[in-house]
Formats: sequence, C-alpha cells, structure tokens
Amino acid sequence: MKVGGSEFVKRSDDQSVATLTFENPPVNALGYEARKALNAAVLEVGIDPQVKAVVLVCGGGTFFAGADIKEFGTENATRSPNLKEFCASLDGLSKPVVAAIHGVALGGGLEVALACHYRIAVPDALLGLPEVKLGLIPGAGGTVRLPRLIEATKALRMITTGEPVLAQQAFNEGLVDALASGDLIEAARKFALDKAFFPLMATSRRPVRQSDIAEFAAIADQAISRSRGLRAPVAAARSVRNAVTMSFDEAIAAERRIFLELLAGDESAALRHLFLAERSAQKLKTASAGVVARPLRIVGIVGGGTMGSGIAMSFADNGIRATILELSHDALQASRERIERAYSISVTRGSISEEEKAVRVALIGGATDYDAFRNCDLIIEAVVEDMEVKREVFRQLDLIARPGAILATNTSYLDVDLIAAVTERPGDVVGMHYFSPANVMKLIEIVRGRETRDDVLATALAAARITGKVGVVVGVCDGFVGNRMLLARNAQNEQLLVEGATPEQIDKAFVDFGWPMGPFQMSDMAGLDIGWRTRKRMGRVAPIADALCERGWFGQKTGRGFYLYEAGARQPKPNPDLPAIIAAAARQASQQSRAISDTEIIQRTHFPLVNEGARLLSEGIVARSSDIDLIWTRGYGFPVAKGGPMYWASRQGLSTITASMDRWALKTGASCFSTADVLRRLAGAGASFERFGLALNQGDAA
Ligand code: T1G
Repeated sequence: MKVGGSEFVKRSDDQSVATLTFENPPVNALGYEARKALNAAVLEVGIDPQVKAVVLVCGGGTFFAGADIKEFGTENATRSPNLKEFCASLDGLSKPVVAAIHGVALGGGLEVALACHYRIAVPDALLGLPEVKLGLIPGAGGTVRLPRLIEATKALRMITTGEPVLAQQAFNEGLVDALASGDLIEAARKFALDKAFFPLMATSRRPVRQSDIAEFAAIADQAISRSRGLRAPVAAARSVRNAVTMSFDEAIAAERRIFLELLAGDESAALRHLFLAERSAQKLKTASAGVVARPLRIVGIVGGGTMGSGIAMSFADNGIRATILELSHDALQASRERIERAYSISVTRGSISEEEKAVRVALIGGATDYDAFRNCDLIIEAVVEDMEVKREVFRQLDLIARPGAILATNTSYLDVDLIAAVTERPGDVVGMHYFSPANVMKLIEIVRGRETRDDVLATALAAARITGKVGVVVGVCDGFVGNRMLLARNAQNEQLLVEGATPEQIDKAFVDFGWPMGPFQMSDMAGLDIGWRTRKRMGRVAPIADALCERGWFGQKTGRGFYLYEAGARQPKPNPDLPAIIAAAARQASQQSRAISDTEIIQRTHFPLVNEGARLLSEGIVARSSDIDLIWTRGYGFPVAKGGPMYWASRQGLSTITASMDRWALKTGASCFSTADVLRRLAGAGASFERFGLALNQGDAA
C-alpha cells in the first residue's frame, strides 16, 4: 500500500506496527520531494488508531545519507517541510518510532534517527554528523538531540570532528538502543511492538547527559585549534554548548540560525564544491560505459625508500597486504626500520594502538627477488627519479608480472610513455604520483599514458579510494598538473624579492590568504636543493635561490636557507645573510626597491597559477577545473575554504583576472602573465571554469 502519494515511501502494516520504507537512490538523500512524502507518511501513521508503533527503514544500501547536498544553494534546501520540521513531526508523534539503520546514517539522516524514539542498527552500520566537512553544522536538531542520548563530551567530539562511529560504539554509548543480528526489519518490528505500550519519551524531552566540564572545554578548544581557520567546527562547538546551557527550544532555534548563516556562506559553498569534485574525479571522462576496475588483492612495491615505505603503509593502514622489493637485505632491513619507526610515532601520538601497529606491520612483506611479484595485481615502482633506472625496473617487471597485472610508476615528472615503451604491455602501465609522506598525503595524480587502458585507470582510482586517498587522472607533461602549476605560482617569487618584498612579507601574505605556510618557508622545509636540481634539469635560473644553494644552504635540513633555523629548530628566523644576496640580485637587475602590497603579491603569484591551470585544461592534460581544485587542495595546501584555485578564480571574476594579468604583463614582461586562450575566452564570455566543458562544447560560446 502507498502513502504520501509518492514513490518515495512504501507502507506495510503488520500486528499494529506500520513499517515505512523509504527509497531514493543512490543514497536515500532527503531532498524536498522526499521530505514531503516522508512527512506525509509519518503524519498519516501518526493519526491512524490501528497503528501502535512505527518502523522507519530505507531501501537500497543505506539509511538516509543526509540532506540532499545537490539541493543546497536552491530554495528547496530549506523549503517546508525542511528537515528540522520533519524531525519535529517525528518527535511529536504519540506512538513510538523506531529507526532501523543499515549502511550509514549521516547528517540529516542521523538527525532523523535522533528524532525517532528508538534506534536499532546492524553491527556494521556507521552513524555520524559530518556537516562540518561541508562547512556546516547539523541543522535539524543534531547538536541538541545528540547530547541527550550520549554524553555531551562525546557528542561534542563527534560533531566538531564530523567523524562517524560504528554501531557497536554507538550502542555502548547509548546512541543506539539495540543491535540487530538477523533480519533488520523483523528485529525492528519486534522491538517496536515491545515498546508500543511503554511510556513514550521523545528525545527532545530527555535531559542533557552532562559530562565533565573541563573535558568539554578541552574538546571545544581542540576543535578550535584544529579548525585551521574554518568557521564550522567553531560554530559546532558553540551549538553543542548551547544545547548544554539552554532549553531544547532555545538551543534548536539557535542551531538553526547558525546553520542557515553557514549554509549561505562562501566557506560551505567551497567545501560542497570539493565534495562533489571528489565524486566527479572518480568518473573517467572518456570511459566507455561499463569500465570495471581489475582485482586489487596483492600489491607489490619496488623500492623501500621514503616513498615506497609510505606507499606500503597506505595499503597496510587499510588492511591490504603489500610487499616491498629491495635489491639487498640491508636495504630491506632499512625499509622495515623506517616503517617500524613511523608506526611507533603513531602509537606514541595515540592515533593507533600497539595491537593495530602489529597488524599493519605484519601486512607489509619484503623480498629481494622480482620473482616475488609473479602474482601481484598491482606493482608500484618507487625507485630513484632516473629514467634509465625506471626503464630497467619496468623491463624486469614486464618479464615476471602475470598477464593483466598493472605496472605503475611513482614518478613525479618523468614521461610515463617512455617508461611504458620498454614493456610489451603499455596498456597496463600507468603513473601513480604519490605525494610525500605517501601514508599521510591524500592526493595521487594518476597519469594516463598514451596507451593506458580505461580499466587500468579505473583500478588506480579504486586503489586511491580504498587507501583513503583522492585519485585524479592527469595526462603526461613535465610536472603533470600540480608541479607544473607550482612552477607558475612561484615564477614571480624572486622578482618580488628583487623589487622590495621580503620572504617574511610574502609568506605572511600567503598565510593570510589561507595557506598553511608561504612559498619560502615551504621551500626551506622541502629542501632548496630539490628546486635547484629541477632548475638545472630545465635550464632555468633563480639568482637568489641558486646563490643560497651554492653556499650549501638548503633550508631546514642545513639550518639555513631563506630563513635561519637555530639548533635544528623548525621555527624560522630571518637569515641575516639574505638581504645582501637580494641586494646583489637587485643590482644585477638594475631594480629599485619599492613597497609592495599583499594584494600585488597574491595577484602576481595566484593569477599565473590559475593561468597555468587554464593552459592545462585547454591542452587536455586535465579533464575538469574541479580536478585541478582537488589536486591543489588535497596535494598542495590550497585553502579548502576557497575551494581550489579554479573555483576561487571563477569567484574573483575571470575578466578581473585577465585585466590584472594584462597589467602585470605590461609592467613585468613576464611570460607567466600571457593569458591562456581558454582563460581569455571564458573571461570574454563572462563564464566560469565550471562551465568550461559546457562552454567549449558550445563552440565559441566561451
Ligand atoms: N546528497 C546528495 N547526493 C549525495 C549525497 C548527499 N547527501 N551523498 C552522496 N551523494 C551522491 C554523490 O554525489 C554521488 O553522486 C552518489 O551519491 C554516490 O556517492 C541538515 C545539512 C553516503 C558514504 O555529508 O559520505 O545532512 O556522483 O560516490 O562512496 O544537518 O556519499 O553518482 O552523481 O560518495 O558509496 C550530510 C555525504 C549532508 C554524506 C556513500 N551527509 N555522502 O559513499 O558513494 S548535510 C553527508 C557520503 C546534512 C543536515 C545537514 C557518501 C556515502 P554521483 P559516493 P559512496
């Protein structure tokens, strides 16, 4: 029988228990039409005298995954019945409603469950309020109801981190009333019937589960210190504090005000853009329908240095066995010690237990003979950045790897096609450019060679996903997408020093923009010798950085670079020898020193960054502007609150950027200001990068 007149909700009654089954593939998101049908169905059973109890369950693979993120920014997002109102309908029912949870109950989905009178879940269900990851806070009562079911400190941590908990933990803490071992719906119906004649207690009427004030304050302070300038975690802490100090009605009204303000703000729009960008990047633009990833059971890694060890750890961290190949037992031992040390630090920090460390270490094997890789599904080469060394490795791999095995190179800039060419299987060769430390950094640039097959790319994307990373497909060019754009972003750095800016001023301008640190502090941390080697390889010069390197000043690791690092400290101090080096470069360039504004610094570094991204889009090296935003926010620290360089540029107005670049091109004559074609065309059409693909498909519209 259907109620609510919609395909979203089916009702089946049995022994005075009405079961409402909601279906809205793929993740049962709660968009306006769905909410309307659901609300009608709940109110219907609420007044039906034959119904003594209600079960609310979802069809498909999961419970409600939350509000419909794709609806945000439209009037439907808050249109009545909004989620807060639907939760109030549940809360106000005169008969018990049991939420039957499988898959995930996230965001508004968990808020619906919180507004039910009881919750029963399958053991592997996940429950969470991840709104802060979208620049929001729960907007349908989550910050006010959760502390009425679990201790306020636990609620505060869950809401400010956005991290979900497994059903078992939720049961232990009082968020879930029962765990269903067999059939979830049957268990929920039985549970509902048992509760049908119990006194009814709406969550909103329960007292807050107070907790230790000092611990609460410490968790709130931690949320603020870890917020990295983002507003949502701080707002979330404030809303939970309101729940603890105000009445339910006052607190939920305050929560709604905070939620609506964040929803309308730029920060949430940028974070929602990145959420959808991550999902778009999973889709191969050129793939024919039905491309399926190959199996990923056994992984081999050639090279147990810093990168190889980190890559092995990223698999072991996710329960996947990985074997490291080194050419000597000593080298293999060194790799094992490196991994042991890294995991011991994690144990010391409390991020994993000794037992978890033992499990992960046991998942990482070692070998000194290529023969060990005969059965691998994926082999990742992580040896020195030398083309001939890599080609020799791939010759060996080609001889022993099974048919269908995928051979990946971790090169950060070498030509994947030249590596693939030494094998009999170029279609199975792909680049997987990890970022160091590979067990921590989220980004993998997946480099599509000329002959790389679509299912190989799909497998590399799957490998990224199952190791908790973000894979982005890019094409072959020097530096791929990230490093090639980094060169453009840094192109004016020395010129700005020569014209009168200091490293401190430039780095501060970047930090004020939202970067974790500026380019000079970053170079000192990475090692100035890396850039020096790249410049030599490309026949480029950077008078100031070259002068520092010629003195052996490579940054933090030598105690001196653009900054001074006393006694190995990481906190930089001005390098007293730098002004003379800059002055010499200025004389050489016959450049007079002048005051330079932070705005000029940002324009002369960030507009060339965007411009190079536009070039990469027009060359087809990257498929989407949102892919570039992912690369830069997940791999290079571009502030997520600004959505990535291309999203940020679109909001500056592309015509503003091209006009400014034309001015800088006149003033400096620098090639990094010669506007890329697609940037000029989009600017001329008043379009944005997001419309890039559409605009180009419409011919000269852009
Ligand atoms: N709304 C709309 N679409 C969604 C969605 C959502 N909440 N979640 C996923 N999708 C789409 C996604 O874009 C993709 O679409 C498809 O579903 C599969 O997603 C009021 C304000 C549920 C764990 O943050 O964490 O409730 O690309 O590839 O790997 O307080 O999706 O196919 O077109 O990720 O199996 C809070 C976000 C919202 C949950 C499934 N909820 N989603 O992972 O599939 S804010 C969330 C996820 C809120 C209230 C507040 C994951 C997943 P397409 P997928 P998956």
